[in-house]
Amino acid sequence: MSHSLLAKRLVDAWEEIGIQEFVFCSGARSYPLLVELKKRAHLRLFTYPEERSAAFFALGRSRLQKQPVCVITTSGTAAGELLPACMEAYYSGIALLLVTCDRPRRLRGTGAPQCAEQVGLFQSYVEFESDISEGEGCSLESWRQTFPAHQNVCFEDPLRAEVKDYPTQSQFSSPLVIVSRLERDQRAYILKYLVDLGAPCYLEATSGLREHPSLAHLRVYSEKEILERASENGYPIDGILRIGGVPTHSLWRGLSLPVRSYSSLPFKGIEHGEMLTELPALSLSISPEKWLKTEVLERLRFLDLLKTYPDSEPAFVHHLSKEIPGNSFVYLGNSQPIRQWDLAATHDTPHPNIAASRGLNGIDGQISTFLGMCRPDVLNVAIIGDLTALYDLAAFWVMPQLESLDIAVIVINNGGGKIFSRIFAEKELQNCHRLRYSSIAEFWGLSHSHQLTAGRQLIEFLPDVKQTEAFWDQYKSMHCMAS
Ligand SMILES: Cc1ncc(C[n+]2csc(CCOP(=O)(O)OP(=O)(O)O)c2C)c(N)n1
Repeated sequence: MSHSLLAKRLVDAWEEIGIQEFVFCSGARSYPLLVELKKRAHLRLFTYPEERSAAFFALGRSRLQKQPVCVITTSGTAAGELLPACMEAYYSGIALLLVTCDRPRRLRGTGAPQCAEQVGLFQSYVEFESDISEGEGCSLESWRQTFPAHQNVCFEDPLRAEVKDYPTQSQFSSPLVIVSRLERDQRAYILKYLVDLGAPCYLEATSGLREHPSLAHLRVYSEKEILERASENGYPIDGILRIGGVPTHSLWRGLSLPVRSYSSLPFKGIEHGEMLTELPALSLSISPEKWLKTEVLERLRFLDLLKTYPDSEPAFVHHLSKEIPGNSFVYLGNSQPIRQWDLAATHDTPHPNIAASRGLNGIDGQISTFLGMCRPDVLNVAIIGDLTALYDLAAFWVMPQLESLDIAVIVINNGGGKIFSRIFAEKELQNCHRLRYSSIAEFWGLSHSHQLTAGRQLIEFLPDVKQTEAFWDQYKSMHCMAS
């Protein structure tokens, strides 16, 4: 059964008990339900970029209609954001239907991106709960509709064919190393290990090693090259050695290669593979030298592409990475900013103080988390998307209490959740808008500008949409799409 059939059965079940209104919150996981709801013109569909308000709005509609309204979210913290409205609905005796989309059951407990323990999330405040996967019943007939209900729905990844044939080989001799978030005190010995190993390394910014000069000769950039080498000769990758946090880049998860993970957290990030307690002693069977030479050329072509589209989002992030002093604290928002930084930031200025919230990759609470992490004596910079900013506008409340800190919040305002525009056809998923953030800056007494200047500021960058699209089109043909 496909995810579209599951979506159809669910919406049938909701209609059967008389639900006519839906408040839909965007995400890759909830996408199949949007497609199905849009087919049924007689249903009322609201879309929201923020789940907590969406749930309260649904609560209000349920009260008005005197019949249940359904609020739908993607997985991860998005699901948790429904809790306050659910609590209120419980104590007010309102029949609200909470639908949380989820990743496949087999990923539970693995720490795979946006995969949380969603079953039973609202258990004290609902009178009906179900956890549904493809091929299972969706009925809500036993819900008495006097208190809220929760359906958790597991969808296979609508985008990616999951690797079903999991390799188990535990030794490899020409690995690709992927390094994600490292604690500061881990970096020196990981660095030494990587230099001694001499294998190609894909280094994410949160590792703090992305621009390290001792690794310059081992850096890989090109997704296309990785894919080719995972299946073919030259330097054929025969395994992935993952070090640190669960990587932002999704490529490693889709390769049919054995994965060994070394991390201070117990999460594999995928369903297969093994966790290591020590860094493995590996000796390379062949030298990656030839591959790494082509990588340097790929990077030069990439830098040319940035010059061709100077007002695109990736070029802006590249430019910013040159402007932001290396000793700054840089917080990268989920969605595209962290991916664009990994992809496009300069390697000429090391930025070892990078942070992001990659536990569940939520777009909620990003400004607050950043402000909580701001430190004295350096410039503190957050780079976030416009919907991510919208999610956390009350965060600025604390600014007067952080008086002595130098803080810049940079909003890349591309008019919605543009990460979805590169993947899904349905425009509603993007929550497109024409909002500007200048009045937000004024409201909170921050200076508003379009480029990095001194002082506590909210910077709004309005990228050129056409240039950004053209950039990605060309990038795709040159390098395959970044995750
Ligand atoms: C709390 C939460 N809700 C929903 C999502 C799903 N989601 C991932 S990216 C995204 C859109 C983000 O838009 P924006 O901040 O404008 O960044 P852009 O995609 O334009 O770079 C959404 C809704 C999520 N990760 N977290």
